[in-house]
Amino acid sequence: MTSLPLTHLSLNDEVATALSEGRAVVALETTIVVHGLPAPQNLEVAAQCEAVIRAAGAVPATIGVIDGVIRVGMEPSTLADLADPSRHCAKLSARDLGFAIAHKSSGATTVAGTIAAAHYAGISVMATGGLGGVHRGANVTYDESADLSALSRIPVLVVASGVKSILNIGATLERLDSLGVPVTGYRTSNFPGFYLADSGFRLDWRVESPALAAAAFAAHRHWSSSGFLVANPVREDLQLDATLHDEALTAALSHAAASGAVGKDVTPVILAEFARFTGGASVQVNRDLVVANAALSGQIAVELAQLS
Ligand code: PSU
Ligand code: MN
Repeated sequence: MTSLPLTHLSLNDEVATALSEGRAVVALETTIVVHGLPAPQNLEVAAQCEAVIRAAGAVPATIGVIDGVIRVGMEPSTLADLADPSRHCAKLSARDLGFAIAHKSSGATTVAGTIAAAHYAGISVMATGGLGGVHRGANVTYDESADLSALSRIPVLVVASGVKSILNIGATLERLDSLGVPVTGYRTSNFPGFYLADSGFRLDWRVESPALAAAAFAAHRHWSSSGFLVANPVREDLQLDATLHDEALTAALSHAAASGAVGKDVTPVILAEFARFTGGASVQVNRDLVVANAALSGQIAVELAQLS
């Protein structure tokens, strides 16, 4: 471990070396592993994401907080420990990081928490499954993921398969517009629908290559400190059956309402019910799309490193 002068940030040697040499690094979140996917698929997906990022020529940096230290680059055993269900590790958004550090506690970072930590460490690309967004009923509950505001102020490019279909997708796109976050489809003109390749919502921009995504982000960074969203649809032949998707969605939303889950518990409860209702099919799709997003983020990071 290479410790910076700061005791609350620790980059592993591989990440520290890659960053100092200006080579491509991709941040990966841990909430998806700890709270989003069931065991044992969660750790398998995490390992696969790291492998495809390496195959693209970039260095993976899995991010989380361990005993009050933001870890950038994590060994599999540390990640497994964080994901141990008996530990009930916290879900950390950007605003929670200071408390986790002060309390010397551990937790998994969301997209918001991960891009905050990644930027702090000098990393500008991250991969996830689905970005958080505006929840259905947010006009009453005000439940809008902090992922959106984090992307509006933190200059990290995020590759995601759109936002989870459990959300109000149209409202989320409007908020990304208001917040000034660029959104582009990757080889698609429509915004992806997470478990489905197409949400039905049109996008203003599309890019056909990792180089084009990197070039647009590199230009944007000159006048804006916001992040950037590359929306990469799940492969059509791997998506969830549309009818099953709609039935699962109805079931998951009413299950979440009946469970009384609020705040940061809502998304994990809905994803778990989706998995149960679809007999694990949603987990397989989630897995496929996350790994594909990691691979694309590796390619974009390599292009970005060449531009810098
Ligand atoms: N993508 C997935 N599964 C997940 C997530 C993303 O495929 O579980 C996580 C990310 O960490 C994202 C979080 O930031 O869901 C959104 O949570 P919330 O809606 O509470 O902001
Ligand atoms: Mn929320």
